[in-house]
Amino acid sequence: MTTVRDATFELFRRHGMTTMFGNPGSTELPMLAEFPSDFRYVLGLQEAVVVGMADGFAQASGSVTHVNLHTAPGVGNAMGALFNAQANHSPLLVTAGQQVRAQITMQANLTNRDATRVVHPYVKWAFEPPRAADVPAAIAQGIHRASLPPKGPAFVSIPMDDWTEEIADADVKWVTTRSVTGRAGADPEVIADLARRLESARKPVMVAGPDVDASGAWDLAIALAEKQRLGVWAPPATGGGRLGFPERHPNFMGTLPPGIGAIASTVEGADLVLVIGSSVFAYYPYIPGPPLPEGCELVAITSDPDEAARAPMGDAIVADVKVTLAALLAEVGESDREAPAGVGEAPPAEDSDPLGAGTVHATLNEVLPDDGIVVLESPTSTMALRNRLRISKPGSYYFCAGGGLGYGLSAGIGVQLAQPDRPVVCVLGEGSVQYAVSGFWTAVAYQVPITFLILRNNEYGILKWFAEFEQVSGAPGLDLPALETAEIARGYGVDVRRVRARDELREALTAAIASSGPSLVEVDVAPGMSLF
Ligand SMILES: Cc1ncc(C[n+]2csc(CCOP(=O)(O)OP(=O)(O)O)c2C)c(N)n1
Repeated sequence: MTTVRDATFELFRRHGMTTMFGNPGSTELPMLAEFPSDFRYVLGLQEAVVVGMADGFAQASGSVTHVNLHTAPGVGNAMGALFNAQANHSPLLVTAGQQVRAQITMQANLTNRDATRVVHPYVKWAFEPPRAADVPAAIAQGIHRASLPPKGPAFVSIPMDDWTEEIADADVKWVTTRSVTGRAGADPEVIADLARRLESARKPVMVAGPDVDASGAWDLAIALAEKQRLGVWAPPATGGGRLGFPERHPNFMGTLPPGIGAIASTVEGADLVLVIGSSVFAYYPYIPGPPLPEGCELVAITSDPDEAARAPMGDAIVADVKVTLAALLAEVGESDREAPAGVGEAPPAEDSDPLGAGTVHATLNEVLPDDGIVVLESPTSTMALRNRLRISKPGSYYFCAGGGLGYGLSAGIGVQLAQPDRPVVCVLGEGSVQYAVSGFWTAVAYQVPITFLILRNNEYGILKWFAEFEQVSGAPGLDLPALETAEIARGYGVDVRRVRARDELREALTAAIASSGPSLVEVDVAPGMSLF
């Protein structure tokens, strides 16, 4: 015999899930009792931060990550971050404590009344096991479901008295030792048909999205673009949580704009758009127009049946991106089409007082080490960063495909914990910081060597841009005067520097990146949107 707790921890061990993110309450303590020394518990002080950290960790480690939340209120606080994790295709096992079984029916204090309903629609599956003995099997199922395509959060609610229940070894053996894999390729006929369409197209282009990186297909995407001489676009920045193609490659054409009509005019001249590992598309704001140029076709390869079904146009192939790209690459011949034009260089950075966001990112580009990773949540400077850094290595860029603020700061910590040997720079607007501000505590408590670069423009800049676009005048709540983000971070114990001039910024960033603990550089920037 063993206990439910020991069986479950053995299950975690076998899946390599020895890092757990959480914020405990009384209903979770029985799970955490006698916490095994080969496990690491990462405490976040608010549940949105806990889930955001786990999201970053799951994506940067490529494995299912366990998040433990405190019954109904903890799950409630986490909902926005779960929405983000789903959009990011982040494989999370989310568990939450529940009242003692004997007190659920009477709805004693802290009962998670409708535990499995609350988390919908942001999880793939939600379950509360009917018996204590089913807890390991339910959690195993959550792990498998989170890791199967499309990856995403799965939820299990666990009554707190279950953990100490005894369970027969024979009942857990199969549960803990099963493996489930979900990488499925496309029908060879479908691949052959796509290869012929690609070869016979006059001017095909590729759109390479986040799942190229997540599935490990980076080199295959490059090889296909080179073999078929495809110009390659990044999907709209709004939905591109990761990069699918090196942005310094001569075939890289730039980032698609997020409007319906704007995408069509950007790919004007193309007769086939091959979308790989991306939704079609993360449009926003609404800019009506034809979804594609006249006479242009689209084929999307995605592991997500939902992405395939909901696309407003084009054909779709639901299959693993890496497996499918490998098959397609073997099937297509070498093309002698004219080489694509490429995106060209960003204009030179300019000094000003305060600096423009583009100059800030040009400075970051000068000091970011080759293996540096950027986690980005600085809405008015998203495109400036992309255009200045042109990140060209896999696993080097994380952005929230869901768009809920608070992801950046927390995911940055998770990414750095998953990739301790690569420097992570987390680039944030000062407004965005506030949604996950207690993450600073975790960064300090666990001495996470992350660098936070805060762009301070004293406003919700992007909302002023949207107000203009939406022809809204007189909206309140768009200014952030006297918000001393560096001082707040100092209060949490972060090593901070406030800078304004370019040489100060370069020096401060260099020192922060080299430091072995969390550091923050806050730089004043000019208000407004920066594309370069
Ligand atoms: C959870 C959540 N609440 C509100 C928003 C709406 N929102 C989008 S961007 C933004 C302002 C961000 O300000 P800041 O980080 O300072 O960046 P800036 O726009 O100034 O570049 C807000 C409030 C959101 N995306 N997510």
